[in-house]
Amino acid sequence: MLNNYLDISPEVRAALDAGKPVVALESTIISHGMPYPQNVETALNVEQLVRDSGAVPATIAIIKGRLKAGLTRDEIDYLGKTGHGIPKASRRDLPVLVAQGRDGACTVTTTMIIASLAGISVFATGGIGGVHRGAETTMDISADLEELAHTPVMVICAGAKSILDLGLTLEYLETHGVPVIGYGTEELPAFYTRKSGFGVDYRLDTPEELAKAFHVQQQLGLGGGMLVTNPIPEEYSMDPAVINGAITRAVEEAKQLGIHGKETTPFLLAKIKDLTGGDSLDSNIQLVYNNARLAAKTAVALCALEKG
Ligand code: PSU
Ligand code: MN
Repeated sequence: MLNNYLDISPEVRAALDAGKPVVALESTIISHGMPYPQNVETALNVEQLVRDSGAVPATIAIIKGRLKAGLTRDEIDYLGKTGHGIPKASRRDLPVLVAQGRDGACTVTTTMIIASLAGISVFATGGIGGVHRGAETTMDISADLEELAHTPVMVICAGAKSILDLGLTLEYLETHGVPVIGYGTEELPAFYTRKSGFGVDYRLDTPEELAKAFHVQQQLGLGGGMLVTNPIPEEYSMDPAVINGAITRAVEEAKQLGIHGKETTPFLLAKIKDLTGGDSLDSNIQLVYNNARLAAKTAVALCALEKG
């Protein structure tokens, strides 16, 4: 049983047993997505925002071979300080990391897997992986999309960065039956900017509407996840010309250096940060906060529905 490998923290366990709202949070963003100490500071602030909005945070990681739902401050600090020394863990990495008692920073994929095992339905993050530009020859498609197709967790993100081919990412999600919802928007947000030029499937405007759509999806037995895309607040959004220029340069450099496999996404993210200075980091932090608040409110609404 996979459950034999799972540790749910006392606070998360108490909330789940009492039918109270819980929000899952990932750890690749801590170890690989931001520099220390901003990564630890952000992770702790996100947990506080979730609490302030009425839910219990469950940051998810693999520590010494144990699947953890709910971390201590010391564990979050360890993941942030160790940074790239913590292996980025997607679905295919779980068996060996767990067998060898190693650590793992959970991507959207592994956070969904562990959240689902723990009984957590709502997950907040920054951005998801998707179909990369040039995937028609590289076949670089994030395992996040496959997980969304199969695992019943709602993922609330700020859309996807245009390091990806957003059009192909939407096609893939459509083929696999994953609903793509715009929160208060008809357009897919592109992480640092509120617009991408691509439409979403449906626009929903309240946490209650999100909760109801997810509840119905599960009750119908359709399985799989739901992707909620929440635009970055206007005041933190970036100039599209600046950010797209940096993305184009980063993608070109990755190609020249022959970066591939699991290194591609972290390389591109780090390069964009270098090219745009602190601005993109600040935007990144703010959009995660925005998603955490929405996730907490949605988890509250979902609990009310499940009780009623
Ligand atoms: N995209 C972002 N920020 C991130 C990631 C993606 O804008 O932090 C991380 C997430 O953890 C995501 C993972 O699940 O990268 C996807 O990696 P890959 O493309 O290798 O599947
Ligand atoms: Mn990949």
